[in-house]
Amino acid sequence: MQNFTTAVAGTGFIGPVHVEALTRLGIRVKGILGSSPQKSEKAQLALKLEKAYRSFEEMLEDPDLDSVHIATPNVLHFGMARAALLAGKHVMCEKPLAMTSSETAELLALAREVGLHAGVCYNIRYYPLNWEARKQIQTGSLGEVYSVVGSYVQDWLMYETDYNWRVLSTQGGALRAIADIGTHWMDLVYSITGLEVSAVLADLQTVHPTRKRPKGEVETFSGKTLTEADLEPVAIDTEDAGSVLFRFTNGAKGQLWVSQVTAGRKNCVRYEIAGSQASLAWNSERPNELWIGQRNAPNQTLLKDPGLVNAATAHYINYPGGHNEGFPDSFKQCFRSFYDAMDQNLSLDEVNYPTFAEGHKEVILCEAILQSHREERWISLK
Ligand code: SOE
Repeated sequence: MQNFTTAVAGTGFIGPVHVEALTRLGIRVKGILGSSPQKSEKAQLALKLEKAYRSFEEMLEDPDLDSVHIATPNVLHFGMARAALLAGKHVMCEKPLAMTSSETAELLALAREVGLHAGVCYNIRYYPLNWEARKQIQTGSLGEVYSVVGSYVQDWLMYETDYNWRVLSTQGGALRAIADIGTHWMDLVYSITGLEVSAVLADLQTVHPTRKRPKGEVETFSGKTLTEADLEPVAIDTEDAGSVLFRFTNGAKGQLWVSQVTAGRKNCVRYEIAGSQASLAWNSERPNELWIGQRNAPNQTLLKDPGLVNAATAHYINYPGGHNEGFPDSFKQCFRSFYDAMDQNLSLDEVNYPTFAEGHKEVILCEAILQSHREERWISLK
């Protein structure tokens, strides 16, 4: 692979995850940008990078950078991704790609116009056995897909004293649990089955209409303990949990439950796909096992092993069977797919990383889900 150089905007929970995955891949991460010069410097020192950028403009002016990674609060994604593409940098942006579908449509059109690589970090596709589920469906072992059910549940926002920028619609968008984790699940289902959603019916729930906000910022999953004196009340207009029913264009049906207030579920993604020949089920808490359900034979559990999967799956496995790969590895493989596409000069129609087109599709789904919840009816997708 050519020697690519990149930089990361965002020093919270996920920016450093990008830095680590890129470093493991051999991509040079020159520097990092935080929400203040102090945060940039702190992260630069902790991650042992060369440069602490003082502004995004300074980052974009750096001629060494081939690409930028955007891991900032959602409200900043649109402006940053737009500016980066206009500055001639390839972009890998965290999800959701932007706050509205008109913004994501504009980014998609711009990416096509400038002909740069533009990806959205739907990393869960890259757990090897999710790639294997996709291959098994493509090669016909499931037959026709009848239904997809599943959930994405966490507990880090369970108490009214749990607070993070994501709970504010001004920072994260009108939808929270659906946009933050539900879109991971929807992207996963789309990437595995190829099924397109034709309509949604949603019922969302805000368990804490008021939260107690610390008088300072708290990072995602930081688990910081605060006293009452450190807190102030804030009204919440985003959902903590909710369910969505899906109709797919081939007639299949789907069902998703998301929650950020389910005790004990730290970060648990599950799906079960039923087809005319067999079923598949996966759980991110045991990501190296894929359950294969059979009607007329014993069920199987496929363990992640490059010798036991399709060749296309083996490409995304870097360790032998019995040597587990997990969350950080899924970022590594996602970025590997992105930089391979840059290296091989693939056209935007040839790439297999999650594209701006797919990021746009997710935001359209989010808007339909919100409309369905508000109007209490099925919403058709165009
Ligand atoms: C917070 O809910 C979050 O960090 C998501 O934003 C990530 O996408 C997910 O991987 C873990 O949880």
